[in-house]
Amino acid sequence: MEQQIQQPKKRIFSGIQPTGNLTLGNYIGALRNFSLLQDEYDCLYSIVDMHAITVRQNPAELRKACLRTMSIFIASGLDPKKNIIYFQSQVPQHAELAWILNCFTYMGELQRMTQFKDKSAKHADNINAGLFTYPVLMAADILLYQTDLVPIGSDQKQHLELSRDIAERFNGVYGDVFTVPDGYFPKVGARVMSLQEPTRKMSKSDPEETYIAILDKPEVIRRKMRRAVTDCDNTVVFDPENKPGVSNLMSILSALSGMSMEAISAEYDGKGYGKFKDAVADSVIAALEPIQKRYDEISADKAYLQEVLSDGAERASALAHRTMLKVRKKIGYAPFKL
Ligand code: ATP
Ligand code: LTN
Repeated sequence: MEQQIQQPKKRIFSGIQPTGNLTLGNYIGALRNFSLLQDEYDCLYSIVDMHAITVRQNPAELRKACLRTMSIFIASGLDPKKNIIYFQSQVPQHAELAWILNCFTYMGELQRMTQFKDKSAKHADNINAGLFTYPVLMAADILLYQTDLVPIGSDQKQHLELSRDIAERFNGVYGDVFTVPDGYFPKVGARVMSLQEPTRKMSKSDPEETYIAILDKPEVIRRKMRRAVTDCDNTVVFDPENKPGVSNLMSILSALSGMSMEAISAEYDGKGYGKFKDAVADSVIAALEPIQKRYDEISADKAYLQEVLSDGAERASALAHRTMLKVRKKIGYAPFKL
């Protein structure tokens, strides 16, 4: 019988910052796709605590947020045996590669980044160099593992483009060192908007009432949905420009239920926003309740979480080490034994 040659699986990398409470935006834009991809790809998912400190963090809270984020990863269906789940700060090669890539990134490129502009406006008292070079660390995360595909929300598109440019620039000088990654964006819900200001993205570092947290209880979800900004004409049509609030809720419902925008309009148009908002709340609750149940079990098992963590850091380090050997040699650093 003819032997089938097995192609190696393609590699996926993505990261989420352990800042505050993960939101429905993080879930629909990124996290939900992680578990859909885990069988087909070789995946690394990182809790990017080094990115988190570009904004001041309370140390005790950061520690808790890292574990909470990891528990949510597992509760949302990520299997720690199939995937590498780890804390970014526990693999020091991220910092090492970020420094090298800093020397292959232009100031002008970083000055154009919209996230830098947004975050500088938000944290005007602390516009630090880390906030500025944040995208270079992200490029290092991705390139360190020879990543093929990066599942992210559309707010990260510009950063991914920069990672590609840096990889191509480096490869242009030294030969094929890095795989040039592609983005993987959801068809609906790549940019879930704030419930109160639907022209801005839903963000976990904004005030409570603007987002739904993955761990919000059903009654809280219902309340936040009812208070979400819409209009007063009762029309349910998808028109993000003129009706951003209603369109955002339609996207959420579509992403979670699989209903098309036309089907949603046909069902809810002209029937009052109360009924429509309750339907959106129902779909969110149905998606999040099972995750919350598993979360309660997983987060209570500290020994298990520690085990997942050290296993993840060890496996990620081994892969990172391979890339760094190659990079160090290409750059011209003298060889040495660790
Ligand atoms: P912060 O407010 O602390 O900057 P954030 O809510 O933007 O955080 P990140 O940790 O920066 O969250 O993002 C994690 C992932 O979630 C990224 O892939 C990002 O693209 C995605 N994501 C974040 N917000 C949204 C959103 N509103 N809609 C869709 N995807 C999102
Ligand atoms: N910058 C991303 C988080 C992030 C990331 C990554 C995403 C850091 N490193 C690597 C994908 C791949 C954010 O702010 N959402």
